[in-house]
Amino acid sequence: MAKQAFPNIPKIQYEGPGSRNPWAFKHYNPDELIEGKAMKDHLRFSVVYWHTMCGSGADMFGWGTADRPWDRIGKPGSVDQAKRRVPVFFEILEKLQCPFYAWHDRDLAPHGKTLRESNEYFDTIIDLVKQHQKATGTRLLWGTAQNFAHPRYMHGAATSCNADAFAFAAAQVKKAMDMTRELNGEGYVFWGGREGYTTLLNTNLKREMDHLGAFLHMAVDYKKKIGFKGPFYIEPKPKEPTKHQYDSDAAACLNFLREYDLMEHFKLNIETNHATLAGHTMQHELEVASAAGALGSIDANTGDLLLGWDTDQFPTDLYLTSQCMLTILKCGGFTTGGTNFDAKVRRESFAPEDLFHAHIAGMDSFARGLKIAAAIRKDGRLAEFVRNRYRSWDSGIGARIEKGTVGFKELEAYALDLGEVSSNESGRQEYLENLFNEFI
Ligand code: XLS
Ligand code: NI
Ligand code: NI
Repeated sequence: MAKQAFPNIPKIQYEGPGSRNPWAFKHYNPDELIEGKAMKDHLRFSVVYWHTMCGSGADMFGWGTADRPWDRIGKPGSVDQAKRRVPVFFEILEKLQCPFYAWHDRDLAPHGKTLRESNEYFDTIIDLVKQHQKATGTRLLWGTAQNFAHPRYMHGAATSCNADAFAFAAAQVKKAMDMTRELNGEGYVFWGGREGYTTLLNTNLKREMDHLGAFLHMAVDYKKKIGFKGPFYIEPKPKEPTKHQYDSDAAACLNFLREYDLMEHFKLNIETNHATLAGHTMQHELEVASAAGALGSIDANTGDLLLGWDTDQFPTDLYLTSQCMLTILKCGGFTTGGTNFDAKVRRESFAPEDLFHAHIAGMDSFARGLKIAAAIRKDGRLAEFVRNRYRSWDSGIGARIEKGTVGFKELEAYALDLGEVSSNESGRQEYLENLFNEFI
């Protein structure tokens, strides 16, 4: 067996809430049944390659701080470095008991001087990754193409004013789809990295949106061609890097998909920090996606309300995780999707073992959220309150409206005889917030 990168960190096991061992789960107990299903199958945890292996801790004011011993040798950005990262990543996955992971093409393997060279590098690393997937039994939650970092995408990829950039982006997505299929990936993500604008003065918005629609149709055609069965996901985000991204939130994405006749081919991958940037809560975004039957997967992180950008912090807020799991359980749980930690350690948390502390924290927080949500559902008072709140629709005039058997004329006649709407009841927000707290 190859030398371990973390010889002092054991496989993280469940020890229960009483444990004081930092290298143990206090709540994530993979095989424990919740609502008749194992926690690991509810949560389908996934680690991302980009933040975990490529995150340096650099920000716009300072260089990287991360201490990554396996990166110290050899040339930064080389294929050798990319190769050395692979076993380290799979050691992390295995020790965390994390069944899934996700990548961008260009964080797995470096950019080459040409597309041909980039593809060769990518093939080399995919071969290696495939061996590690096999050896460890871990699986790819989704793959995606990094169509935003390189200067060629300065004006966008599918929405660039430059058709050559569109073609290049298509070539990258084609290859990333091929490799996702090669690795038996569960799904494929489109996050519109630079699909938006910084000023409307230079932008033909309609033409750019049409191009994005055409791009996604080509992806659908290609998917059929190669027989890739997993779903496509769109990941909404309102801004950053551009001022206005076209996939700004769940509602905007759904509208876009309907307008371009793509609805049946896509679900959404909802990210917490992106919801915050859009001025929504995560639960709002999940409910909007779920109402459209399009809740596919989540990028589980959190933002900072005092910082206006995508801070990608690990999710540790139990209200947040409980609310997420409440909606996810309500809509029947993940099928191909999962809880993907699109999250990075803080710049100050530069030590290698912080990667473990961070993921353990995220996994335990989501495990608790799952247990809390299940307990709230078992208790039943919350659901019963909501059900009862709408009881005026179950019979009488409400039922007739829902059935579509009355129109404005009949409703006017009904209202004229009503006198006044005297049947309103309290929404009881504070009572319900306190009820929720009983379970935290
Ligand atoms: C960036 C996005 C990105 C996607 C994958 O903000 O979250 O990391 O998840 O391209
Ligand atoms: Ni994301
Ligand atoms: Ni993000």
